[in-house]
Amino acid sequence: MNRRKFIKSGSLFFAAGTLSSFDFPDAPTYEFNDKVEGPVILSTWIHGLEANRAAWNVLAKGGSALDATVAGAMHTESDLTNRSVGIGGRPDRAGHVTLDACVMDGDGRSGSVGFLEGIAHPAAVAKAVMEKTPHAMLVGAGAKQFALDHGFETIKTPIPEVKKDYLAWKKENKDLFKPPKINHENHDTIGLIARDAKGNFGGTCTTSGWAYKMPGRLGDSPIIGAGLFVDNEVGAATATGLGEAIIRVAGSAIVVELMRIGMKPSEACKEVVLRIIRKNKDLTGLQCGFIAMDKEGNVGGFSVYNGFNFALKSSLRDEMVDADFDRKW
Ligand code: SD4
Repeated sequence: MNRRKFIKSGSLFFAAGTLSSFDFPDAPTYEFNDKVEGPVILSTWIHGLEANRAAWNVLAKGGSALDATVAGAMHTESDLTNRSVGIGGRPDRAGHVTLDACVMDGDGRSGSVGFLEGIAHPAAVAKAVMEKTPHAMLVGAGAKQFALDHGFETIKTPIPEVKKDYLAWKKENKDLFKPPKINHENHDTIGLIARDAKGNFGGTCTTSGWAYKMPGRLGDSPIIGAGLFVDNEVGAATATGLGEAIIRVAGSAIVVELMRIGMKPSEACKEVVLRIIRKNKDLTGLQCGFIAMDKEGNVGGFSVYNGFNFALKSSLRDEMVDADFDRKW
């Protein structure tokens, strides 16, 4: 797989009409026939392989796409060696590990948490926000209280290894308000999107965010439409990378909307990446990647820089896929 053939053509968009609300005059289309039958789960980055297997346990038993993605996310959140998700995540510049997550199902229900500290599984809390509250998002102390009230597992963070790194970083970075340099090592959030045996979609995105971020900073990952978007009428998309840039183009929602008007997942992801590139004059280290799948089972991804990959699991496949990209580091 992974031989992407580029075909320059704008015809899809003209055929689809209603172009005026989107700004991609020379929108290219791509021939990309990576079609997957039956239940399938896609997750960002190499940690997605194991997350997918955890998610598969749910999908294979006929469980929902949403539950599968939450199970996969929780697997990664428990991985103490993972420095960008969950318990082993890196702190903000004040030393606090604050976690962000969101979930969405194919009927448009969603829940999210942001700036959540001391709770092991923000993805599960996000699902509880969706199911047990009238709200779409809880943050900070309120999110924590909600998690405690509902018996979610507590944790002490940062874990010792991470604290050691933080103290070393702090020594080197006396000017605590100077933004850290973003690079690809700093980006490893997990976003998972799935289609279940009934054809329903669901997704989860979870992260500890930008390492040594300013206290109070939220990225795209807990924001519906930015880090994740799901719609049974179309499919699903999720994002990873510099959250500020992803938020500013409503990244995942636009990927889904582009698929709605006829783009394949990989070309929809590419279109949003190109928009990010156009809107950010300084791309130094600005990595963003999207993955998506549509109702027909086409899957794809695209990133600003090379090096972004995603894990794919179905009944027949269990593999990493290199996403296409616009430029090399
Ligand atoms: C954020 N998007 O907080 C997340 C970080 C990330 O890969 O994706 N890292 O901005």
